[in-house]
Amino acid sequence: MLSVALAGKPNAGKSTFYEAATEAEVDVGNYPFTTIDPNRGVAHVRTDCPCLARDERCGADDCRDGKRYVPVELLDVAGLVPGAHEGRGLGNQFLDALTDADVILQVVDAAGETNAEGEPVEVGEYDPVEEVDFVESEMDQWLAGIVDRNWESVVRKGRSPDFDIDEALVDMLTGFGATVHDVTYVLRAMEYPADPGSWDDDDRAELARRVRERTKPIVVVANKADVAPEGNVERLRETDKPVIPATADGELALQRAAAAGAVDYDPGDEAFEIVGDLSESQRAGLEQIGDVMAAHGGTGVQAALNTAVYDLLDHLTAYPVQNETHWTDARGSTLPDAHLLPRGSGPKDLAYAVHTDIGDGYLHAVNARSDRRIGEDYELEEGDVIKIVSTAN
Ligand SMILES: Nc1nc2c(ncn2[C@@H]2O[C@H](COP(=O)(O)OP(=O)(O)OP(=O)(O)O)[C@@H](O)[C@H]2O)c(=O)[nH]1
Ligand SMILES: [Mg+2]
Repeated sequence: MLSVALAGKPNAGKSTFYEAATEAEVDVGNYPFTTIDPNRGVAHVRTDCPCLARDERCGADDCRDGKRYVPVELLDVAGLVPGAHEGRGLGNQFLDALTDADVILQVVDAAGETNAEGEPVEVGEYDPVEEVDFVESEMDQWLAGIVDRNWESVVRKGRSPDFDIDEALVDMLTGFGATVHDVTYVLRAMEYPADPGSWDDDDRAELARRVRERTKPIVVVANKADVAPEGNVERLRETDKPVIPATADGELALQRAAAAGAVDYDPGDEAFEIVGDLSESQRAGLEQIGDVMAAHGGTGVQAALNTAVYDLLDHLTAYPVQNETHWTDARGSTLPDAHLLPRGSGPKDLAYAVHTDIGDGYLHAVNARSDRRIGEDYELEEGDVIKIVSTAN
C-alpha cells in the first residue's frame, strides 16, 4: 500500500489531521510533543468510481454513491524541530520513521500561533513561511548523514577490480526507501567521480538531496486556515511547494457531526448540509467551518491526500474485474477492488498488484469500458476497469 507520512513542527495539527483522515482516536494537545510513538493507520484518497458510468451504483464498501475511497497508509509521527538530524527534540527517531514513506504531507501552522519549536504564541506572531523549508532541509541532512556514515564501506568496495559505483550506490540507498529505479534516475542526472575516494562532502550532500527529492516529495498543508491571519495562506503559496489550505480540526468536527446524523457530509465534499437538530452554538460552529470550506473548496484534508497521491506521485486508479460485462468479481460483487498504480503502468502491472501468481500467469487483458483486448504495452488510465486473463485465475 502507498504510504503517506505527516511531518512538521510540533503542535501544527498532524495528529488532528491523522484522526480526521483515519477515523482513529489519538492524542491531540496544545503543547509540543503530544505524539511520541508513531501512529499508523489507513486513510483514503477519493476519486470518481467507474460505477458512475452505469445505471446502478456499485455498492462496494469503499464507494459512497459514486465517490470512491481508495486506501493508503497514513503515518503520524512526533513533531520535528530544527536540528533534528543532529538529534534535537525527538529528531533522529522521527526521521527514521519516515524511511518507508512514499510522500510527505508537511503540516504547517498557517495561523502562526506556535513558534518554530511548537510552543504556543499569539495568533500571527510566528511567520509560517519560516517553517516551510526546514523539514526538507532536515530530511536532506539526515540522508546525507546516512550516506556519509556508509561511505567508508563504498570506498572499501571500490578497491575490488569489478567495482561499479552505480551498483554500490544503489545497494546503499535502496535500504533507505529508494528503489533501484529511483537511484538510477538520480545518478543519470548527476555528474560524479567514478572513484568513491574522490567524492567530497558536497558530492554526497547533492546525492542525498536528489534522492530525497525523488523519493520523498512534499506537499505543504497550511493547517488552521480557520484562524489564519489574512494573507498567510497566500504568502505560503508563494513558496516553491504545492500548498493546500486546510482545517483538520474542522474536518474532524464535521465527521463527528456526520456520525451523529447532524450533517450530510462525505470526506472531500466541498460543502455540507445541516440535516439534524442542533443547538445555536453547534450551528454557529459548523457555519464557521462552512465559511472556511467556501473559501478553499473544502476542509483541505482530502485535497491534501489527493494532491500527494494523484499529483505528486502521479498515480492512477485501476479496477480489476473477472466479468468484463458486469464489472464483477467471481462472487458477483461490482468493482470490488481499486488499485493505485504509477502512471505508465500497464495491465501486467495491475495483474501483479492483484497477486504475484496472477502476474506470473498473465496471458492478456480486456479493457471492460471499451470491451477491447489490450496489449501489454497499453498504458492504464484513471478509472480503467480491466479484466485480466491469467493461467492463475
Ligand atoms: N484552530 C485550529 N486548531 C487546530 C487545527 N488542527 C489542530 N488544531 C489544534 O492544534 C493543537 C495541536 O494539534 P495536534 O494535532 O496535537 O498537533 P501535532 O502536530 O500532532 O503535535 P505534536 O504531536 O506535539 O507534534 C491542538 O490544540 C489542536 O486542537 C485547525 O485546523 N484549526
Ligand atoms: Mg501529534
